[in-house]
Amino acid sequence: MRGLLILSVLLVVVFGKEDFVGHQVLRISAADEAQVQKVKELEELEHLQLDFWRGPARPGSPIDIRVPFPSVQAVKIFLEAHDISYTIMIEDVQSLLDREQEQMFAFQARARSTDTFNYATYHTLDEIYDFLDLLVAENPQFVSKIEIGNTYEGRPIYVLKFSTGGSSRPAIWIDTGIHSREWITQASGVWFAKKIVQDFGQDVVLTAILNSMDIFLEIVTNPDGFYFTHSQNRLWRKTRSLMSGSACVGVDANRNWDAGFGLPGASSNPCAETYHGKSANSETEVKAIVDFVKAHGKIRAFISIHSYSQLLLYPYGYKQEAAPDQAELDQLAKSAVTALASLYGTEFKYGSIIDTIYQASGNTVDWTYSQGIKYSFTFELRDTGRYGFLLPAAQIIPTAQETWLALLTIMEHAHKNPY
Ligand code: O2S
Ligand code: ZN
Repeated sequence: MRGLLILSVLLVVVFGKEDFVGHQVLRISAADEAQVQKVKELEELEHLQLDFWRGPARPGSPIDIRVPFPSVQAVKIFLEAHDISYTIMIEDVQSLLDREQEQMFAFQARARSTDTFNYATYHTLDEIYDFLDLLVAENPQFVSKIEIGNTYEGRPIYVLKFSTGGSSRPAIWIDTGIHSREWITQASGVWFAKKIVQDFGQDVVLTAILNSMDIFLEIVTNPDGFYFTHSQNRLWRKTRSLMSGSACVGVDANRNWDAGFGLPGASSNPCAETYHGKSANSETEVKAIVDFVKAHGKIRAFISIHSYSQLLLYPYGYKQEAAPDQAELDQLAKSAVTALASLYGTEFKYGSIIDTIYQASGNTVDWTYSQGIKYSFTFELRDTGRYGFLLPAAQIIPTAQETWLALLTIMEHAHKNPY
């Protein structure tokens, strides 16, 4: 097995991208806590190389696992032996990736303005970075680009600032793509940026917000990981930092924050997808935001966007205790998901992270909430698992549009309820 692993790593290095031929995504319905525990045992078996797309969570909520071709038989036999029911969500991961690539290459022309930019396809890091420059160049009075730091591999980290003036106004923060494989989020981020420019001065709600608050938008929050999803492995989630003493790469940037850091709900194993890192803020991509938020001092809403599962979540993720603002956050989440559903009927569940999905320590919004940012939310965009992280490009615009309505609801509430 080890030989096989080394061989496959070598093949990737020599021939390019990791392939997912014959990989399946299984959806497991654990009937009770004992079955959830059984599935967790699978997670411990590192040689199976399982990639948990969703869960393990409480009984009743599905667990989605990408199973590499060589492990498919063994996993199915294990599940059947323990009477755990499952369905095949994705028959062959590679065929979805092939479709995605074809779609991207059909629209390769470099946009020369944000009006000709194709919002309905996925883009590379270079294309998104070019988009940022186009948007700034077209709207120099309104949009600026701030470099908040550099990634582990030395890439610049950019945040767009939308501001109609004033000095040190209170602000709203939105980030997408901290988990690099969640491509629908960066694609939505690009669309939000254009939407803000188009709607300012037209849409009364957005205009009122921007007349007293700034908006910061970090579209590619994990640039190294995002680059890697294009060049090597479409399903890369973590950062790309190297760890001394381990051959495994990367930290889960949504477990690296200084709120309940290292508690249950993160892994201390550098090879795990939810590895929390050596210490809080060890990841430069996380530290850059921490420094920015502290230096700014007036962020009033902080919205961190992930996929998939269709959820709107608020603190806490690391502990069971209710957040002091739970009642208000819950009401606001309800209004936001109602607005979202009004467009295409897409249903989102909402609630605290720990109650709604699973325990997650060291996550972004638990930290921002601990810093006094009351309106701290995490989204999980489409879908509920049919395509998971491989959401077809045809869904980019509708996803961004519906999400925008929820964002506006939260932003308007923050605007009308200053603190
Ligand atoms: O696992 C994760 O990081 C989740 C969110 C947590 C706050 C539970 C993302 S992938 C949606
Ligand atoms: Zn995520």
